[in-house]
Amino acid sequence: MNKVFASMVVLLIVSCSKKEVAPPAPLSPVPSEAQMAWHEMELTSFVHFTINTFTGLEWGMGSESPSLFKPDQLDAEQWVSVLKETGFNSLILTCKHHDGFCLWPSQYTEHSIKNSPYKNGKGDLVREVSEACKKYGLKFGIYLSPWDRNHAEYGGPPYITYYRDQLKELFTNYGPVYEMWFDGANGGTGYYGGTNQKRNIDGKTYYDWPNTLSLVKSMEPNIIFFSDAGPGVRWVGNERGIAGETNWNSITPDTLYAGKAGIEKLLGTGAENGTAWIPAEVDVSIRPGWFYHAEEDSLVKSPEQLFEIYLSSVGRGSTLLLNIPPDKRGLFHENDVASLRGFKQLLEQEFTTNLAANVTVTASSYRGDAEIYSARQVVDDNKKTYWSTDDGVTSGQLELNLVSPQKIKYVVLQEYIRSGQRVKSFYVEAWVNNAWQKIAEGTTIGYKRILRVAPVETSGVRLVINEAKASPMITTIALY
Ligand code: FUL
Repeated sequence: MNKVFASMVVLLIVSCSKKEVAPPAPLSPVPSEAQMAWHEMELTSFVHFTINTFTGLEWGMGSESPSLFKPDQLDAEQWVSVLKETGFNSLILTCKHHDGFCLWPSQYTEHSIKNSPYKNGKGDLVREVSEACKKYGLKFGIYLSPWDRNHAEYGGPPYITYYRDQLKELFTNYGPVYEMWFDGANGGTGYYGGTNQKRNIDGKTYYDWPNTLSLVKSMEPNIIFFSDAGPGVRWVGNERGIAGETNWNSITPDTLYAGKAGIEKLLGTGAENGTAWIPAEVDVSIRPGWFYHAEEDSLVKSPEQLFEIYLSSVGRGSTLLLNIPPDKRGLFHENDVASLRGFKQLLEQEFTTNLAANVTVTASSYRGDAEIYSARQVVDDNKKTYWSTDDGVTSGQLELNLVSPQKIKYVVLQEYIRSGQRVKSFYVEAWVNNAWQKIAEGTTIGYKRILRVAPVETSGVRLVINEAKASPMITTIALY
């Protein structure tokens, strides 16, 4: 047999013995590509800045004079470079908050930056921030408050036209935009063109959301819409930085609508059998307020507090949207910057070396005995590969053997959510004193679950999945 022929025979034998085993069928609902990209960002930021920064209010009345808006050292690149340095992947700007003041020179109102002292009315903060984001590689998002306490026609149909015209301005001039934040807040009272009234609207019907959303989609097809009810991502139900310990990315949209009372808990947990993929976004401010107030300079969340928030948001399968409000100068305050840097340091310190990287792993079983679904896929640092089981096998375990005993503080688990969220109940054990000892347990895993465990010295760790909606698909087990 000549050499070439021999190697062809070997190749033939190898390819015949290699099984083609189909992956588990996707379990509906599944995320869109844009939602997947949103999950993978993990750390995102919010910037609340407007006339409130100068008046000390959280909700401006709408009667404030544009002359009050006068940051004298504003540097959007300072904001964005600090965010970049500290691990944030996007920035959502309050282009217009409830008081109606616009940070860009909108042609549809006089209540904007064009009538402010900032750059003698020639400034355009939406431009400056979106360009700084491009320069530093952050995605840019838009917050445009539906409630507008300045606009004379708020409450009637002309305001809806105004709101849509502004969306057209923003989406055609400042894109690409990855996320659009629709705030459900409405307190009724306002200046409303000098009438100083209380105007209640029906949050369910007034804004005619379906048509507004399709307008935005026609300009930015991959946009993620945030609102209480999604449809891209949902509110987590609180502003404290805490996602549900049980956190399903699925929820049934018609159980929700902006402003509906009593749904906070449901928003935090999602619903196991929800019909749509609408993951929870965790919005929280680094300060007590959303806007800058000098009296809160000593109340900036510490690096340790931010780390706890990280564990209860990203660590529970959500994305963190952390607000950092620039001060009156137009800069991130020194205290906020120091906290962000400390937070970044803590992340690096706590998650330095993955002790599970490429260790030996065995599984109770794996799909079709095919290597591509075998246990080692959970430690290969490849988010496209995963361990999975045969159809109908909805429990199982994975055992990691560490070469020598290691001290473990965190267990990080990830599901292959592209094919749907599956795990309903699991626990983790460590091999201590010649026996398995439970060190953590939980319900959902989702995109990422970080379990902080009482520090333990161990040479083996196992993940036991008690129950899943369908064959579990685990892409990562990491230990720190
Ligand atoms: C709330 C608003 O009323 C707050 O001012 C802030 O913008 C927060 C993110 O959303 O609904």
